[in-house]
Amino acid sequence: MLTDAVSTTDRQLHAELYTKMLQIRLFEQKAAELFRAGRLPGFLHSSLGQEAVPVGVCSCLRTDDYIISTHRGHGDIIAKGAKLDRMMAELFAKKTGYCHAKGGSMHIADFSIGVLGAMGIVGSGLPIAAGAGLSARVRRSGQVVVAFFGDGASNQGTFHEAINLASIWDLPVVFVCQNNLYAMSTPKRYNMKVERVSDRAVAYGIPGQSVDGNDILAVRKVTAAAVDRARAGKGPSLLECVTYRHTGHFIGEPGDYRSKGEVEEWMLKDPVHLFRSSMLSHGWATEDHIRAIETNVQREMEAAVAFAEASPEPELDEAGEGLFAGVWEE
Ligand SMILES: Cc1ncc(C[n+]2csc(CCOP(=O)(O)OP(=O)(O)O)c2C)c(N)n1
Ligand SMILES: [Mg+2]
Repeated sequence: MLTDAVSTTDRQLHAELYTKMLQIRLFEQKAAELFRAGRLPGFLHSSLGQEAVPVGVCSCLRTDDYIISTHRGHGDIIAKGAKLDRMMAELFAKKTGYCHAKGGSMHIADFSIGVLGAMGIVGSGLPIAAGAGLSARVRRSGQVVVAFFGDGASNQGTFHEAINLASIWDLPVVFVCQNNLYAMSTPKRYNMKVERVSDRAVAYGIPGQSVDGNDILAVRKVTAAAVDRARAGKGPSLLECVTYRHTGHFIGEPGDYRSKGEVEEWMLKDPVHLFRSSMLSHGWATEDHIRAIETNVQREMEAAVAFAEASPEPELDEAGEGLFAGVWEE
């Protein structure tokens, strides 16, 4: 999420979009390096290659708007405004991490920036998004909820029931599918007969649109319309952002069910490189300005790792803290 995306000039806006995409890119690269070196516990599902989707989407949101994310959630959470140091500390399972080491890579949450949580169970965030949308409507808060999910998740029952409920109650939810063409090793064409995930919107009487998920400005444009619609009380939309993950399903999984040619073709459509080139060719930024952004993000990343490394482990007697809500008093 950007500071004030709507009122910034295009130049500032583009610099902010590039900065956020680069934060995600460097965070994922560093996390992968640390994971391969055995420094991070658990699993690591990288969003390398998919950066334009969360940054484009979250640039249309307010701080108090909500997102729900997935097992591949680092990019979504950073795009919504999470701090790199606390993110990295959570991956290191340190006390200073967002969830004090109880969440790890797949379950980061921070209500103060509208991150309701990332979910390791595929499709489980969608009904929660509908519930958050209902809450926003009942409280008349004007908040919008974005539910991020994958192409594979759109075959889960939770996807269908959540969209149906959101549609009949006109809930302020934007369902954003990050279609990276695979669910683990299963290609989308194998588990879905419809051409586009967005085609499924018609079954629920809501708008559905597909967009090039590696084109950040295109993502931003369709999201802005869907967010406006949701905020105006007109109900949910289904967006499909077609993109590609640069790595295997998780770090360490070779991804060799994808042909070399296919991977190379998508590498040429790298969203970070494409946007960098656009900024230069349109004169939105100079090479010096872009290099300065890159140096700053690099420094920020090094500081995040240093913070995580220097942070303490959680104490054993904290293991039960923060797990349950308080007792309900009538
Ligand atoms: C209910 C459930 N079934 C299976 C799994 C194992 N699993 C983890 S990720 C994944 C694939 C999800 O594919 P997609 O929704 O396209 O997301 P992507 O990994 O491509 O981002 C599966 C099957 C799970 N975590 N939860
Ligand atoms: Mg997928």
